[in-house]
Amino acid sequence: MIDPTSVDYDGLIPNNVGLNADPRLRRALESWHPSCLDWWKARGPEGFQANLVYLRTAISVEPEGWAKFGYVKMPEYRWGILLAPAILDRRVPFGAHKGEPAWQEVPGEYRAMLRRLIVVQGDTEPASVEQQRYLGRTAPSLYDLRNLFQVNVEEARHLWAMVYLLQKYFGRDGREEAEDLLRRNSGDQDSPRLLGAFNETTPDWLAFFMFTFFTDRDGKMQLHALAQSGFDPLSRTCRFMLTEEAHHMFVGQSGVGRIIERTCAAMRDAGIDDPTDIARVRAQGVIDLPTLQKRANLHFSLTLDLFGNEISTNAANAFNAGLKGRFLEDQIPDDHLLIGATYTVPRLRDGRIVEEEAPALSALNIRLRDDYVADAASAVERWWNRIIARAGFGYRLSLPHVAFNRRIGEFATIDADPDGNILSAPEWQRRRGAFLPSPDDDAFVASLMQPVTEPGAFASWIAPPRAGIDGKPGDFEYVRLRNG
Ligand code: BYC
Ligand code: FE
Ligand code: FE
Repeated sequence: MIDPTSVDYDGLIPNNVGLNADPRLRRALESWHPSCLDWWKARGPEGFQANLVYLRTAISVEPEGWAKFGYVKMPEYRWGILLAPAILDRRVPFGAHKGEPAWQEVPGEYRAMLRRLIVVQGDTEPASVEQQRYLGRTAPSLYDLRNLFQVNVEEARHLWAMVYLLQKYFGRDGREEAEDLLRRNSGDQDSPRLLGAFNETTPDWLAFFMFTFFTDRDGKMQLHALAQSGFDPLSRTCRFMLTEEAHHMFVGQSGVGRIIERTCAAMRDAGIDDPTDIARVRAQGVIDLPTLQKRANLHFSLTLDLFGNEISTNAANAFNAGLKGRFLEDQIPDDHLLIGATYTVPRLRDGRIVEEEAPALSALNIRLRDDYVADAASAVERWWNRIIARAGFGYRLSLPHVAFNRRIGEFATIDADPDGNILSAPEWQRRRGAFLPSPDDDAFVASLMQPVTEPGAFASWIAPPRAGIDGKPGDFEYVRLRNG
């Protein structure tokens, strides 16, 4: 019998899905592979393709010890197809089919809806790689450069994960969707990525850390919701992806945390008591805390748009169908049907923001968004504010109101400040620079982006990490810039 937790590394495509026994699928994937490599070279990390990078690769799907570390050239990374172990006798956990055996094939009546969910998820993965394409030029250390590339290869593996589902379960239109995932591009005028935040730029390392903190965290929430799916292959795929997602968020929370640590140390050394004395703080060559707050405001609000509309029949239908559940659905003590249940939703009524009860089924996007906000808020406290407090400064970073700076949903039509007060258009224009990064702020951050490539050295604006990757010492050469 095949051990479903061990991964077959013999063929071109590492997998634990029995690819050798499915020649049609193997052919489809093997013919997609060169297109993917072409995409990677054209749209993935600029440069560094011939350098050895100390990367982890998945070799098992067991929670313990699935990763192996070693030097790899990125184009030779073993992108694989990895599903979390099947759960014996798994049932559809929610919706109209609750209690029926989980589907091992696509339920015909829900084919279009399921395909759309997989395509949307699949579209975000390569988009993030494209957004991060140029960051290698300005990495603050080899440690950070390696982390960037680790995130990039894993996001590309997430693309593989969705392409596997499309090619195995959706026949010809699945293969076409798989090609289209490589054809759309982040920020492209004619064929942009599907969701707004994935067409924004990631111009500097602060943007990268904020993105992995805020936007990869949306990935975590959406993957959790899809991991509950009654379509078992999607559930198993997402469960394994979540093990990788943890590292992406670690990169963001520790990245910003190390910036904060460095800023606080520089303020202390220079005898600066007031963190809002921006000119003096910046003169130390570090990023002031108010600029971090503005960047957090930007990335948080862009990410909230990814949850869709407050009231959504798409979300209700996907839940009823048993395709997309709630965060930790299997731990919620209710009937998992939500017929007649209600949920509190912030709405715009007569120019004011009010809380209203709405049918819980229609409010699922907002329920997931609420879970996201709680998760992000606690991470801000734990990873960021704790560092500021320990350094003895009376400054706190916080998340803006959900109505702030929105493009999708209820609050897209108004301008609100970070506290949720609605502003007139002129008032918003006048105060915008206090809420969101100004061109000056961005130019200052850009001025700090000078590459540091000496092993063990770090840019002036970021502290070294507490510990190395895979227990490596501080001066470890995470990326070999001169191979040999
Ligand atoms: N941009 O009923 P509604 C990740 C559209 S991140 C553009 O509210 P629904 C990652 C919507 O499509 C996780 N259009 O929508 C992170 C709909 O159009 P149709 C990615 C938008 O479907 C970092 C219409 O408006 N995964 O993995 O309930 C690095 C009505 O809206 C947007 C997923 O998102 C938007 N922001 O909710 C790498 C999971 N919002 O159908 C990776 C799958 C809404 O009327 N996606 N629209 O033509 C979904 O569950 C849902 O599609 C959405 C939207 C949450 C995105
Ligand atoms: Fe991902
Ligand atoms: Fe991610």
